[in-house]
Amino acid sequence: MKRIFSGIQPTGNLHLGNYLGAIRNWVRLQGEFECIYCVVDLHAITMPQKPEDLRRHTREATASLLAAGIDAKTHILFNQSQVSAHAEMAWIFNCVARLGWLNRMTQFKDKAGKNRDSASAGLYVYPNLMAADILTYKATHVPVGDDQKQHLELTREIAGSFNSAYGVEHFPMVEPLIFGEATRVMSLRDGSKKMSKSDASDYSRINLTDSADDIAQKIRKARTDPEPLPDTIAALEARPEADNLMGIFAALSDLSREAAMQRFAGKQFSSFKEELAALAIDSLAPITSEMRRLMADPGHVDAVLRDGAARADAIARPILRQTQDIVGFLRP
Ligand code: AQP
Repeated sequence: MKRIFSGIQPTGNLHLGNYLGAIRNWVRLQGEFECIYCVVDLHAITMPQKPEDLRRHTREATASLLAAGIDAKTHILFNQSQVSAHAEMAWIFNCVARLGWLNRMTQFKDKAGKNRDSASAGLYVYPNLMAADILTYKATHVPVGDDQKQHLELTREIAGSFNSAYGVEHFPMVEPLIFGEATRVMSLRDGSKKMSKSDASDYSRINLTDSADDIAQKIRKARTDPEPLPDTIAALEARPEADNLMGIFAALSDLSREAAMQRFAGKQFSSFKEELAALAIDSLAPITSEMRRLMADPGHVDAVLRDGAARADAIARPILRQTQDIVGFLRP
């Protein structure tokens, strides 16, 4: 059986990076896999969140996923805190993962920054919770952006270490699914930084809630260089901002990067940016308007999450029970 699990944090407005690196692929995989998609609110609180913002962002992320085409009836969509098996499994994995493994995680280093002593313990063990999310469903495949590759390797390490410590073949070796021309969308202000919800500058990202005018303005103002667009991939890759915008164009138009590049080779950025803005607006407008419609009915969004959580729990609980039996926990 091929089962997908993937999650998204309700830590702010979802952006074009989340859409091209994850959500659009999630939608496309629904035809081929049994899919479990999760708004990972337990992960969100590894950084401080205001309760009212967390509630709003959880509903917004859910609305974005539904608007982008996640089918919550055929598949499962829920928020993580409603299924307690995630936290229970994560504790077991806290006792499987080694400190040395966690110390290698670059996301912790990036997010904790220089002031590590004041980072939450939750941020440090974030990858263990992510392993629990995936393995509590015995998911076989996880579609993610390129930034999550290292965490998935840790999930495999935890699964392998658990299986060999207890002499079982309990957890599967999960496969990452990283595909498309935009596996790492970069900031519009700095081609060396990933586009991120938590970037202080709103001009660094295109939010799924942005109006057509916002999108056009952000693309117009995106950082570029004065040279015309190149005609070889090597030359494109040497110019991170140009490469990023070309990757976005290629992904949105379902072209290869090479084909997209050839279309604009030798042209100025101004004409390329105009076409890119029109394409981004056309691609995102239907999602944004459906999202607004859904956000006007929070009762419906909450009902989708409640229903998804009940169906997720029915899969997760027996796998957690088997895991607890393997570990040796007594239960009546
Ligand atoms: N810039 C990106 N390019 C491609 N894929 C991306 N993803 C995130 N940013 C990019 C993918 O989106 C999925 C959900 O990510 P997330 O929201 O759970 O976590 P994140 O990677 O921490 O995203 P942000 O925007 O950077 O959030 P903050 O600022 O809160 O840390 C994942 O599959 C991820 O790969």
